[in-house]
Amino acid sequence: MKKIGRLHVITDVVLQDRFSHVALAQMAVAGGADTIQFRQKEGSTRALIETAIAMKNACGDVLLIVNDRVDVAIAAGADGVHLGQDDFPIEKARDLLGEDAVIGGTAKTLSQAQQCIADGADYIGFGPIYATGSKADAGMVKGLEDLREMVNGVRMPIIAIGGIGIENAGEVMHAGARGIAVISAVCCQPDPTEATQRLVDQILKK
Ligand code: TZP
Ligand code: MG
Repeated sequence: MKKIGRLHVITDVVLQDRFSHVALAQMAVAGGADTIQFRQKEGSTRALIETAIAMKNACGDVLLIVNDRVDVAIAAGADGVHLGQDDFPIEKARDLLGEDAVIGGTAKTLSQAQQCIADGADYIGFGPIYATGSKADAGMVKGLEDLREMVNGVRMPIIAIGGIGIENAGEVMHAGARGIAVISAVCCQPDPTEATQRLVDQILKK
């Protein structure tokens, strides 16, 4: 059975510059996150691969997913990729990465989610559930009602994203999300390890 994590910590070095991707991965793993997503939009391919390899080593048994870059995921031996609507096509990623890889697809609508599933995705990233300052083009806030509709509309784990933190993680899980993906609720906190631990507590309380 393929494992889909419940707390996806997305590492970010743009919103904060105190910690590197690798340091964030180490802290999130220490705090109990079960999935780390390496998300870096800038930089050379060579540098991205080096960082991804170091993150893979830091992750141990915890899943490492690479955002956008199938090539980087392959080179680093990552566990999978997360792909948006304009990114590398999911079905081609599946061909390249194989059946065991974890592939997530972003969907804003039920029909996009159904297409992601048909193309071979293992989970759907859905959001932004709440307002977020972490992604300029995140689009319209969806809210819990739309999250419920997505959860009930597709037979696929839904990972909710966008503006999720310790104060609202419980209600997101209660609405039926399989898990949550966060940037600022971990990366921008004074102590990312402790912030991760608190989120894990919230999620497992469900
Ligand atoms: N995709 C949709 S919202 C978002 C992404 C990458 C940003 C999530 O960041 P935060 O800080 O957890 O709101
Ligand atoms: Mg993308």
